[in-house]
Amino acid sequence: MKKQSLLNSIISLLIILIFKNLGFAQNIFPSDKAATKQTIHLYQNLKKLATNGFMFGHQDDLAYGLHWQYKDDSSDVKIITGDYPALFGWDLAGLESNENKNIDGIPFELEKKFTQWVYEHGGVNTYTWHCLSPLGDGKTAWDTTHGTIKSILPGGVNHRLYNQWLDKAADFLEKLRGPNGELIPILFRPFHEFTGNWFWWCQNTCTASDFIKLWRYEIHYLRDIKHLHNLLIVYNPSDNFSSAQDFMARYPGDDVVDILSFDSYQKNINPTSDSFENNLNNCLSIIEKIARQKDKLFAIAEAGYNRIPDASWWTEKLMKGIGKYRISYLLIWRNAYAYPNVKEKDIQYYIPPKGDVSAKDFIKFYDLKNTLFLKDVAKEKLYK
Ligand code: BMA
Repeated sequence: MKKQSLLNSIISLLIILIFKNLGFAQNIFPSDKAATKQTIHLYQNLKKLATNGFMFGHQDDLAYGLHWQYKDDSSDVKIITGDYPALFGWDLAGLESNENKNIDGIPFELEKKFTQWVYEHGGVNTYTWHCLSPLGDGKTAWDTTHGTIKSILPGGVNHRLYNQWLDKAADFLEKLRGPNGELIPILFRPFHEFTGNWFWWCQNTCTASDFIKLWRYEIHYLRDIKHLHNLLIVYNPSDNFSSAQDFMARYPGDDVVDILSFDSYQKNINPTSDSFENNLNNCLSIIEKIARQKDKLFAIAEAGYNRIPDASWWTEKLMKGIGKYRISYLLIWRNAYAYPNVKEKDIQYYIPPKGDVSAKDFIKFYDLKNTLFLKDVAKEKLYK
């Protein structure tokens, strides 16, 4: 352990002891007892922020939109509202195979710059990793060969390979630094949607025990071997749980999780159905209780309705689902760049372009008091 992080750990432990003795809740600190100053501040400020509203997030927001790519200061959220999101989602996939660009075409050099821009403008960054399958043979994140996780755990045939991939991810995360050389705090969401049945880390490919082992191994590796003390860790199944027990079935431990979350998409094309908002509400009621008991943050880590064919989806469906729950954030999925001659089936956007069916309603949603965009959170100085 580096001297600096040892010192950080000792100071954090002392503060926790003092606070415990004074009778305060313990979890005013993130799970990493050696978290950097800015990461501790972000965690504590997010707790306060949730009493005002939730951060609105968008995947790949600064990199491209439906009709543009890599244009300075552009954002599909800004085109329609005049403001940027408060939270920006990014992905690491591509690093493991030494690509220059990530899975959705963003050059890593630019992704780093965008992350720094967000931090310097007072917003928050979150990262996922649609990591290739370590089994090789062109298998992607969407491979579901049983036992993939076993092969990368200590003793497994792909353990060394996965460590090399973690090294590459860590090298990139380590370069995400602010103007004074400080590590930029990141909401890191590993093994996302693990209760689906589509990724190599999903529940249909491995036991709960192997999943938990891998999670703990990865966080330990990034924190203790790679000295990344800027990560707030997001636990993130899909929205298919119906009890606390279901939700917690693969929970890896309070010491390696800061934010409880799930992903939820509206897929049915029947706008009169209320199943999306009912399920959202039900999932939130479950995780809110757990978050309160554990004194952790909770959020909707991904959501959306592709091409939003419902004129009042934002305020009537999504907001109805969120209700009065004090989530920390909601991240809406990406507006994929529509290349000339793009096939109709490949057009995907989750933020409406101007004049689109739900555009007016999105502005109404933006105007709500509890939806927080960049201008709102910049004032809060989340890292101080
Ligand atoms: C999926 C889709 C894909 C994309 C992938 C990784 O949900 O948006 O087009 O490549 O996520 O970001």
